[in-house]
Amino acid sequence: MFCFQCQEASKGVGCTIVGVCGKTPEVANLQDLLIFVLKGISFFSAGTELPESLERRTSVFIMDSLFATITNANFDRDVFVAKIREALTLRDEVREHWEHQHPASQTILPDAAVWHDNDEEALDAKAKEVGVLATADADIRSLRELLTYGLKGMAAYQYHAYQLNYTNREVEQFMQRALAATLDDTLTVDQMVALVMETGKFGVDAMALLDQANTGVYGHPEVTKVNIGVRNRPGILVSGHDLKDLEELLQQTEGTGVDVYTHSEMLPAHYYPAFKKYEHFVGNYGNAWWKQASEFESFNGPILMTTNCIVPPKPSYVKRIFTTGNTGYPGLRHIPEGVDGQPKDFSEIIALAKQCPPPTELETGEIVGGFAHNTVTSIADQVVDAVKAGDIRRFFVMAGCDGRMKSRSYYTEFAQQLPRDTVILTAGCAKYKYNKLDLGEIGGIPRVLDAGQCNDSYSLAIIALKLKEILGLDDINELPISYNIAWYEQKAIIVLLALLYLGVKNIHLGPTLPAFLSPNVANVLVEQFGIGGITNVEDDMKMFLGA
Ligand code: FSO
Ligand code: SF4
Repeated sequence: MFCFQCQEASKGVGCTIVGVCGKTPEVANLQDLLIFVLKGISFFSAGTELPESLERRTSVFIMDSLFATITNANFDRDVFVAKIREALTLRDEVREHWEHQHPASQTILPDAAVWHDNDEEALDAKAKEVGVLATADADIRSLRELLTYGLKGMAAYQYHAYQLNYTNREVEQFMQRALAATLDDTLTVDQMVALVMETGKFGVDAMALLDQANTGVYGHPEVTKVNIGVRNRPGILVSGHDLKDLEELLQQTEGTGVDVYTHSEMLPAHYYPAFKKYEHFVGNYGNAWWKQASEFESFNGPILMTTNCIVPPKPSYVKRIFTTGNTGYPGLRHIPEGVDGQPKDFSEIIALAKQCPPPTELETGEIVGGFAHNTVTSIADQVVDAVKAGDIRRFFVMAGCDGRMKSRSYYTEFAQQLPRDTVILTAGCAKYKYNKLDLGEIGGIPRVLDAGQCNDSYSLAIIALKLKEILGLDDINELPISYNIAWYEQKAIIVLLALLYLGVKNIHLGPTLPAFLSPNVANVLVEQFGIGGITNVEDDMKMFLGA
């Protein structure tokens, strides 16, 4: 195996024996093979007219499969074997239409478009050959992977929107065009860079679509105090990012005597008006994904993983953890899709919850959030007045992900040491590094404004554009906003590319720069966009504040 798609890639280079995340070499390789066949499908589907139903099936399959390969989403070998087989059948179906529309084509078909086998051993053997290192040139490899990881993040956000019946065909078509482009050995570095930047454009569209879906279905997030304590009834803990799963579980647990708590990236669900009506939707339990081993243990009740991030479960709670949607882990029970548009059936989880003791209390109190674009733009004049009066000197976008590395304590210290006339804008699980610090307020505006999940980083861009408009500035970079972003997995990559597309410069990315950036590709990002890493809190603070 060779995998370097996340921030925790072994030694900052790549995982080669087993994933730091717990991914086995077999699964890592099969994920590579699935991506390989997706490229083959895309080779035929990009630019080809397909019958409506096949076009939908193809788009959904590609989106779904890309999402399944995101870090910490799915560790189940059987899932990937089944998906590869399905992908090969789908590729042949799409190919028929391509051939029909290119009757005299002399094109030499790439291996990804023609390779075929059904035997499991043959899949394993091929999987070893088609990974990241199959591209020999370091810069092309780097750009292909940057593009692919951006597409994975984009697919995750499209998938959530799709669950709520919102789709954007242009985004789907772009995914296929971009996947096909990774097979094209004639593309130059400049052409690949242009494609990566175009990914940012479609990343904005994907996040806008998800924002439309979430707010259209569940209402605009509101400023909300979320309880972080527990009640004395059995509970179910919901983790991941899928609001639809949460909604169906809330409906099915109503009146059963079972409470529902959010974990990690599900916290922002509390901000949506649609979920406030559930009396048994109690609060948030625990912190970011990587602390789940101890927190799932002390929760005492069942846990539902709706998306990443899964950490290989400990025996103490392995019988209480369930996966659904794109998540999977060998030996865990998986809640399948509902049949014929019906909701998923969570009765097994609810029955188990009733036999479990209530959660053990970890902490008490409240945290506040709900500062998505609608809330902040409604108080934009107040914010601008505070800026003009000098009460707010600077905003710091500290969105992104949390992770295991000790060096991430940088973000806690950074938040603590920020001057009291600064405000943190956040989204994603990165917030757990400082959202319980009680950093105070400025004239009634909290110093940590949480917009929501990682995909709600889109809100932060909308907020920046609104402030730019009110302040009458020409360039988003003239705003008193600094970007000190923490990343972990591929959703953060699409957020980064989206910010670059919107023209944001001088983003600092940590705790380490991606292992998949070759020195030359990193240079392009430094020269064209002023991207930088982090050093230490003291020096970075001076650099950001121009002191
Ligand atoms: Fe975090 Fe995990 Fe939301 Fe990521 S839970 S790390 S960027 O999956 O998706 O922020
Ligand atoms: Fe390693 Fe990250 Fe890949 Fe897991 S996802 S194998 S930790 S690089």
